[in-house]
Amino acid sequence: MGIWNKRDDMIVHQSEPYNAEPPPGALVDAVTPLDTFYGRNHAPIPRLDGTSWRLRVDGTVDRPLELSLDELRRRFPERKVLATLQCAGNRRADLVEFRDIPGQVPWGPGAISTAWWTGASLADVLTEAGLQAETAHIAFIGADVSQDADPPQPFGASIPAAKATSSEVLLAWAMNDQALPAAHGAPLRAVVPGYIGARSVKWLQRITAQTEPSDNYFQWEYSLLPPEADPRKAGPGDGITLGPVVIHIAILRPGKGTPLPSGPTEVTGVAFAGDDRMVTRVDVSADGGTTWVQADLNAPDTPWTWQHWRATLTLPSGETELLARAWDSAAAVQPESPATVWNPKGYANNAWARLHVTCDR
Ligand SMILES: Nc1nc2c(c(=O)[nH]1)N[C@H]1C(S)=C(S)[C@@H](COP(=O)(O)O)O[C@H]1N2
Ligand SMILES: [Mo]
Repeated sequence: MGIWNKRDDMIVHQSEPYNAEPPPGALVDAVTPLDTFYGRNHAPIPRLDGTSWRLRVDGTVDRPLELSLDELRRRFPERKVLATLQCAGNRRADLVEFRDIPGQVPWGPGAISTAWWTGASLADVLTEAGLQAETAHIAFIGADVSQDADPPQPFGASIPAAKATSSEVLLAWAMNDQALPAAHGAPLRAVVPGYIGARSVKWLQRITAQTEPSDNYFQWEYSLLPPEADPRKAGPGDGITLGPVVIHIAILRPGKGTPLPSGPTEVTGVAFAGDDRMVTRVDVSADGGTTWVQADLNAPDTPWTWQHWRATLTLPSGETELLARAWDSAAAVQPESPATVWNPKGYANNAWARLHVTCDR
């Protein structure tokens, strides 16, 4: 067992703060086991005492609340949602190959995982607090103070009030029917299905209803800057603040560098459409994009989950490139090359998936 109860073969990009992804082939199941779920942190993982911990709900509300974990569990109906979390930096490594992105974790395709989340619906808690009419955003603050932020501050984020009051957004205390692990935000985290992982704030301490988006460093740090921007000079209001996930695809098997015979080979992968969209088609190619076949695509288990796909491709002997591309239910397409979507912080790489393979005859 590796650190934070993760499997031994996690690809650990950093141990402090802990940033790790599973090998791609470990993501072929619909639900990701806890020891396999990726971990993304901007500060040391705090160990909070669940009995003295309180959640504050304040801001533009009629009745500010202060809730213990027990009160939260007793006063609100329990809800369970199967949802995929994906870091906005997933597949940054492919962007880095095109042009370097210093100071950011070089994620492969494994910064994505799916779990059953159990908790109270954020909408129910906000109803109890009584949102005032001018509320436009719901802000979250965690307990972990990040030195990556300027100035150092607890990790925070916000989501639009319309999303926050949708039934799928949870305040979760359990993951895959186990108590939420410390590394994933115990005793309580936000889970915002369909949005980039950074909005699902862990070690949640405070929820504030407000008229403006959060001014937390990480709210605006997770934004898409134009290629020519200097990320050190960027601040609030620069670029596109990231919310709903952009359509994603990855090849999971065969793995990078696996020796393969030429001839028919099963290729499997995953695709994920953001917000309440679904993936509607996946094409794969074994000849660098000259010809394509349509993959078998699983229906999503819920509007908030990834979808696995598979296809049998006839691989030529020698070198070739496997390609995969996806469409979503809003007919969004993917760009061919990471070069098109390169951005200074390396977020939201939604280019076609590519895998270089060499086959024996
Ligand atoms: N408090 C807090 N919440 C956080 C983070 C963090 O560093 N601190 N990281 C965010 C990011 S960028 C992602 S992608 C997800 C990762 O969740 P996981 O570690 O449970 O996989 O948590 C989000 N919530
Ligand atoms: Mo993230």
